[in-house]
Amino acid sequence: MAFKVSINGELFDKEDAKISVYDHGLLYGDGVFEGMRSYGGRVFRLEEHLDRLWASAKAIWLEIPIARAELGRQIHELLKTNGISDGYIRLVVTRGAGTLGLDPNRTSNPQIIIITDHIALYPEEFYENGLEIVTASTIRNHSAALSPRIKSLNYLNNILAKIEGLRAGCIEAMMLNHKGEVAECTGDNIFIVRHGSVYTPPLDAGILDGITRQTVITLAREEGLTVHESALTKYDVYTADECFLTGSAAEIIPVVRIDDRVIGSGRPGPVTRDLTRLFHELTRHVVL
Ligand code: PXG
Repeated sequence: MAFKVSINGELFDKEDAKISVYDHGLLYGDGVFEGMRSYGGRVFRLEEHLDRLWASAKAIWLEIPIARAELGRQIHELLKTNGISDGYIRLVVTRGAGTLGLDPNRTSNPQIIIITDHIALYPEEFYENGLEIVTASTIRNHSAALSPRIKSLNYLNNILAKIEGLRAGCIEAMMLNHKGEVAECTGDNIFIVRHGSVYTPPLDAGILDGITRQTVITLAREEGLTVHESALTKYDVYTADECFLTGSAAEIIPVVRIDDRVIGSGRPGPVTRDLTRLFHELTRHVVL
């Protein structure tokens, strides 16, 4: 069965779900999006994702022409229609079709697109053995130019870094900010563990305010761990005991090598494994 895709509340077969080539989302990357997960048919942290979507839209003067509650309802309805229980949801709001000029006042009808699909996970071996990553030479967008807190449809900054990673044989790459501090990876936030404490770059390092990041910070604190949101350098990552990444798609994934240096023991560490277990308990309601 072909999945249905929702455009402005109307359902289309996946192959027939199309929008105008004049849409400024396509022409200029002018729009915002969210990537979410569902567990057991319920969207994980839906309110936080909708908060971030509305905040991203506000930051680019885009008014989302639907009530929040209605959008939430449509997402859950589509999951049901597509028979997806544990899945991935892509929510996209474009500026809409306009003229071949930048002026957003000449656009009309922002397009609200909801795609639900099966989740394409990283291979299981990466969760068991950890990832190798590299530092990209492409730095994260300067927040005074385009705030990394805006989850906009223009992801070229991250895609260029991702390509650098892929060309080095890695599926993720670490990005620094304009000050040379660690920012985040191309689609995941980054954490390190040192002497039993957890460290992650602060929002003002110029990163996406990751919803998994916030969930993991809370879980770690509830577990009695100290979490510092503080500026990190490559040196801190090179000399960390453990490192892991967080994101809606990846959840929590260990990193065991960076820039050809082994992190800690070279195996996923105990704090990473503990937090992963807690995260699974939270999302899958399984008490181990
Ligand atoms: N940083 C960036 C730059 C992201 O795009 C995250 C961190 C993690 O945030 P959440 O809220 O998910 O914990 C993201 C979001 C993909 C893909 O296909 C991943 C994201 C976005 C778009 C696509 O892997 N991650």
